[in-house]
Amino acid sequence: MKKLFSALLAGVMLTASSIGVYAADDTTIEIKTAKYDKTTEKVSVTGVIGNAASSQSLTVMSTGIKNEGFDMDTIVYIDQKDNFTVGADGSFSLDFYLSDSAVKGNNYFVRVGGTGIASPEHMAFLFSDSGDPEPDILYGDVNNDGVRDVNDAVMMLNYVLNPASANITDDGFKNAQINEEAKKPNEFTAADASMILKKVLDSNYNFPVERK
Ligand SMILES: [Ca+2]
Repeated sequence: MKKLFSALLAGVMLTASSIGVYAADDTTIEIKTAKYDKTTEKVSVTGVIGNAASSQSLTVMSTGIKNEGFDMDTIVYIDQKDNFTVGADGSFSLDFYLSDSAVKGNNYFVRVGGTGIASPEHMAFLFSDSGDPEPDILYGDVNNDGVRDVNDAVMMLNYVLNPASANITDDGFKNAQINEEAKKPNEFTAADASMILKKVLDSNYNFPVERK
């Protein structure tokens, strides 16, 4: 039934366009979502096509972003998908794959056009090629156990007194960056331990890095 309707509709549109009632390009597209999944390296795009052709073809392009426009020097994907399946309500979803090695930068456009679509649409998506996201910083959580308490002040003081005795991890050192200027591990002093203790005793106290 749906096929018959589509066929009829195509026939009507063909007639209509041949007598010039409609503009030739009366197919619209709207991209609803564009997301990247780092684990599967898959970009998933969803949207809606109005007046989709019975045999809809879509062109898909992905580029970097430069000056808020397409960066044609970084085309990372381009393809044409023929006989594309569009839902009865015009909805569509398409996937393509981008690997870390193909991509530089974090923000990309995906642009979708196709048969009869006069105005292709594009949407930005976030591509992270920087590995795992940075863990959340909890300033003062030197032992990186997710809690800021007196043990963190003690660990920092132990570290200052005897660096070899306290095993502060890389994430612990990130949490220890409570001063405005980043410190190297050998630059921490008892004052850092003191500030952490102050914060533990008074949550209203702001580390230098938290003051604006
Ligand atoms: Ca802690």
